[in-house]
Amino acid sequence: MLNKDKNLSEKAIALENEYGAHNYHPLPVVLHKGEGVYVWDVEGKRYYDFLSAYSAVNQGHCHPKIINALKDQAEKLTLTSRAFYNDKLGEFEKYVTGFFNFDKVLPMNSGAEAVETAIKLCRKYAYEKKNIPEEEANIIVCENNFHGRTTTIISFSNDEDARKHFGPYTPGFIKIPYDDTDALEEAIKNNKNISGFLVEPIQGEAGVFVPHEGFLARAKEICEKNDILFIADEVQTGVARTGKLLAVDHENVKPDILILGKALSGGAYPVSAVLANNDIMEVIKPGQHGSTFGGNPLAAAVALAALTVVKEEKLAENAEKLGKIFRKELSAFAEENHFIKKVRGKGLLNAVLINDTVDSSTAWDLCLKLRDNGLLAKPTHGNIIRFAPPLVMNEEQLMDCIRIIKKTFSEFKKEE
Ligand code: IF1
Repeated sequence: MLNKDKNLSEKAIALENEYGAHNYHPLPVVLHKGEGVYVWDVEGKRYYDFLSAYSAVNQGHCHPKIINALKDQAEKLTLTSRAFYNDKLGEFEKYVTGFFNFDKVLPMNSGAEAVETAIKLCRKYAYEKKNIPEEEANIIVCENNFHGRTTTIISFSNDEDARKHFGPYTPGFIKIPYDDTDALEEAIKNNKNISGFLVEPIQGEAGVFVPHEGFLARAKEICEKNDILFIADEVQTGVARTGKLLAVDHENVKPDILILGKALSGGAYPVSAVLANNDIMEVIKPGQHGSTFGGNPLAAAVALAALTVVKEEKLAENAEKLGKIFRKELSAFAEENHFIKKVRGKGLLNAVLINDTVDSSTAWDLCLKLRDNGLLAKPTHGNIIRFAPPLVMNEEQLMDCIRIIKKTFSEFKKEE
């Protein structure tokens, strides 16, 4: 039932403006309900969700299996802290370590918390197993990285918006260009205190930068040769998003430390995790790391259901298949449309480069028109639009979305 007047949206937006910190600039749409690939605004209009909460809703909005697991557990026991055991965590730990083939998992809540956990694990491993002098461990990261927004993580960001005026910054990080194994070798050659290499298998926030085939495998090889921990941040690229269970699976690379978040819970609850084998994970002893909510029974029940859905519904295979169709269709369309400069991605993590300057409003204006035409997407870094629908989408829905995108780009006139 469509409610024509916009006062419900306006009221909701006004409340956020008045009482909420202005740490986001959302697209002007107020969502009320989600189901599968669809979301509805407060006026009752339906949209295709082509952002999936930045790849947290890979299993689709409010997946019944995940919601039922959430409801069932929520009526029993939500949180005990890790001061005591609970009957869900061990079951989840067994399942997730088997799912990704690691000995151990350290459960946390947000992706940034998991990245921080991986950094602490890597440093502790360096001091206790590699005899790197205390306080001297260095971790190599890539330019244009995005790993979260805590103070340590933004310390090694080169995005001024994420970093400026949040100092003093955490030391111990060396930046190299992304997708450049020569630079990785060079950085290692000149520094014997390198303990790890932290990398996104595809740089999501930077604009869905897919590295050259072989980059991940070569980087892992270099790390292995130099006894450096290869740390894969799969918070955004993991859990079937790129057409494989993990993006590193495209090159058969096994990270020493794997970081997961977002779709680990299907978007129903904040769940993140760090996975590693015993020789690494054993450096963390009781009382040395954790969090109030990390490993709570509700998170465990939800994540168990969310991962089961990925397998049962073959979401990676579907992402692979639909992603190929998406890039083929949009690349062909780009030949005839002035506004599309390039289409790139892997699986259902894709992006369209808009043919305008980074500080132009063209990508934003196109997303406003896409919204009017029933599809929600948002620019990343000015002139790039990320297109990442839930992985439960079927081919008919995808073709409908491609139709909407083509229609929108064809009708779009730059506001002079
Ligand atoms: C925001 C970006 C995406 C991530 C990778 C760790 C984290 C993220 C590869 C931290 C989080 C989110 C954060 C969210 C928007 C979104 C985002 F635009 F910020 F960069 F996806 F690209 N590693 N990404 O992508 O996980 O602590 O957020 O759970 O901050 O606006 P988190």
